[in-house]
Amino acid sequence: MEGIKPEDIKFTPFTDGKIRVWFRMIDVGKDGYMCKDDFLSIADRFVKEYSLSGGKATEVRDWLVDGWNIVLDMDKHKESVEEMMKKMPLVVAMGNKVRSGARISEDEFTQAYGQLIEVYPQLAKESLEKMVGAFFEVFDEDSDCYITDAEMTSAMHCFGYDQPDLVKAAFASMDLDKDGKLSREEYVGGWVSFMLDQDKSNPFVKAFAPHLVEQ
Ligand SMILES: [Ca+2]
Ligand SMILES: [Ca+2]
Repeated sequence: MEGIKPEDIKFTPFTDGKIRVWFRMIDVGKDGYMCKDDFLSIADRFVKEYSLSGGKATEVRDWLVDGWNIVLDMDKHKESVEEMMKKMPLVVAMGNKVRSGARISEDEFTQAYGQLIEVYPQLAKESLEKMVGAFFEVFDEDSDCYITDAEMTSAMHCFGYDQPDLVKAAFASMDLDKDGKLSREEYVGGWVSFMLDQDKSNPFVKAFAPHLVEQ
């Protein structure tokens, strides 16, 4: 499987459009804003649907509610958190806003994520891999280390995305070896490419963000 090239991880209008697709997908009230309670309600949906307990429930909640701060913390062996905070004021502001319960607009969310990609592309990739990987384990309900079509449809339903045909199309495009199921590598790689790659012919983009292909 071909990984995403580091030079392709950049914040372009195409990336901007994909982040907005993601925001709209998870926007609980579909009103263009998210707040801590919205992220918590998504987390609770997962906790309930997958009967998560203890560490796994905490992990899912932390990623959804406190993901911005997790990202700031991840790279501290390379650079001080203070230094990172100076370079990514929008990411810091986002973390604080979510924690305080303030409303976050689609623009704020998109610009903050864009800043992370621009300033620390490798960290953007690693944190996304880590987050998607954590969810992979949740969605793999029978713990066979593969996600099936049905497991992916339930997962997307939990995120509030109810277009099974598009989920099936995305699933098929992520299944690189065509064995009918997604390995961890296929699943994580598929999401990372969808979010960060500049390839407009990516079938995942066609499934979830067709308006960006036609641009
Ligand atoms: Ca499975
Ligand atoms: Ca496969």
